[in-house]
Amino acid sequence: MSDEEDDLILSELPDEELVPQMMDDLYDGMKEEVEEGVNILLERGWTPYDILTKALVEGMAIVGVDFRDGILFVPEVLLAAGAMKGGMEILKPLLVETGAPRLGKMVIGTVKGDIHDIGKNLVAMMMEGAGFEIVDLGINNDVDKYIDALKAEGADILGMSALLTTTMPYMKVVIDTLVETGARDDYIVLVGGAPLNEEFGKAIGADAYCRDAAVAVETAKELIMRKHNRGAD
Ligand code: B1M
Repeated sequence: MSDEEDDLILSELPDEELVPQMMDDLYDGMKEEVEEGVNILLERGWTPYDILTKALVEGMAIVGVDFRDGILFVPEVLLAAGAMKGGMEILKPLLVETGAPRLGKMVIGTVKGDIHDIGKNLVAMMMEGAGFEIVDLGINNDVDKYIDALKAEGADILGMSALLTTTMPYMKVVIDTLVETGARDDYIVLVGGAPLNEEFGKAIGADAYCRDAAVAVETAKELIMRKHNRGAD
């Protein structure tokens, strides 16, 4: 680290310099600095959602590009992920409402063979903030874990996340099993993750592909309302 960076006082930077600095700190895996930046932006009246999307998620996108291009490697990316999680932990209680009427229950998890969980955690957080009850199964979930949890929890929604082109086909295994056991129509199935798209969501028989956490919330609200209306018929 240069002397110049040593002397940097984050709280003295205007927003337009602080946000890029936070992205640099995220890139460098500097968890404490990222957390400090998040707290400063909160004090300045930024909404938790804006901090998430404009500082943390955008920062992680830069990490993703350099990881792809072989400039960053797994240990560095793990540090960046740790810094991102530090920032997300601060924002979580602010995104999660209390006492709001529950809109429905979602079981969510990353699929078998895949350990990426930042996006999934973000979706869980935002869904909880919007009034959904969340059962987070974590990473590396096989079909039995999803289906057992859906039944045990009496869930309305299944959310699956995959970040690898090699793990995304597993979502179809889960949906096919729901179909085979006659349980497919009991649940709204939402899927997401960087390598997916709308077409893939349709092809595997999901109810919707969600580009990001905000879309997941909107889609879940819309589909659960339709499900309740159908039930009232
Ligand atoms: Co990984 N990795 N990684 N990695 N990693 C990617 C995904 C990759 C695209 C990087 C690259 O090459 N550019 C690449 C995949 C290439 C491919 O499949 N075509 C890749 C690779 C190759 C690998 C390894 C194989 C590397 C290796 O070991 N050689 C390995 C695989 C391990 C495994 O899973 N078995 C690996 C490991 C890792 C780390 C452990 C180092 C770390 C993960 C740490 C963690 O998650 N705890 C990591 C990271 C951090 C990344 C990148 C850089 C960032 C992912 C992330 O957190 N993004 C990623 C590059 C990229 O995605 N551009 C990459 C931020 C997050 C907020 O976005 O997850 O997309 P995202 O979530 C969004 C939406 O997609 C959506 O909403 C979220 C919020 O808006 N969404 C959902 C996600 N899930 C949803 C579920 C829903 C709805 C919406 O359900 C309802």
